[in-house]
Amino acid sequence: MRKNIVAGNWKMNKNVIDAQQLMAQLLDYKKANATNCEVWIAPPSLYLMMARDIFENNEVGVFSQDMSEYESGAYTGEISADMLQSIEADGSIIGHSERRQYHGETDSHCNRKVKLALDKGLTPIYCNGETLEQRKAGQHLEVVKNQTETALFTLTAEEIKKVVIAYEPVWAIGTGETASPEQAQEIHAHIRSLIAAKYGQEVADEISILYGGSVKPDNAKEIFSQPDIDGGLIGGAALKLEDFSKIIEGFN
Ligand code: G2H
Repeated sequence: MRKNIVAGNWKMNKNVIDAQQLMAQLLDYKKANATNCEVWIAPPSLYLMMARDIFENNEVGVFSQDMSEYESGAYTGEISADMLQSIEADGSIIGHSERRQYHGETDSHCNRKVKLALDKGLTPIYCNGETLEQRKAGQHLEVVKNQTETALFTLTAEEIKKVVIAYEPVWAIGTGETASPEQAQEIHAHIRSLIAAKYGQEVADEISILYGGSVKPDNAKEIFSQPDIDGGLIGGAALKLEDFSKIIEGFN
């Protein structure tokens, strides 16, 4: 059975005091409530060690928002898979659309990052999704196919099983626009069928595919109820426990 996951991507938000406060609130929440999904957070890298200390018993998974495609060396500002492994982080988001948009990341970069993460025992949350223009032109299935193949299809079956995929249509990110549950389900089923065609149905059935893009307390339950949607990657609504916990409870 594949995992249900609610992951919070904090993006570039919160000073250290506010970050610590939200992590402490989340720990208390996790201790007091049994959840029907795994709960992960991706705070800014600066706070990853603090997060690992706070969630020392793995109550909440600790992820970076990005990692380098290189192993080590003269790459100013980057963090490596090895560094993440050394602080016992659980994994990294890879290929978020904001990395693609503002830092020129492509699926070839993602492919190298995913492999490096897996080599270090980290879980990659590989993100893909089409732009509004691509959707309007009816290219969304083809775009997501190309992205998935380029980023992931050099992996072995054993490797790809360890990847979590997040489908995030660019037009729904931080815009308040959400893909309808049916639109999201269509792409999730498409991604799963691509994996099944390449690696077999058993492998495809093991991979958690999350939806991301303006998931909120009032739409989470319906989105998560779709058969191929195994949770969410949550941005804005992960910044307050009140909202994030309601999204987690979308699995109750
Ligand atoms: C998509 C999502 C989290 P938001 O980027 O990755 O953000 O929920 O704010 O649309």
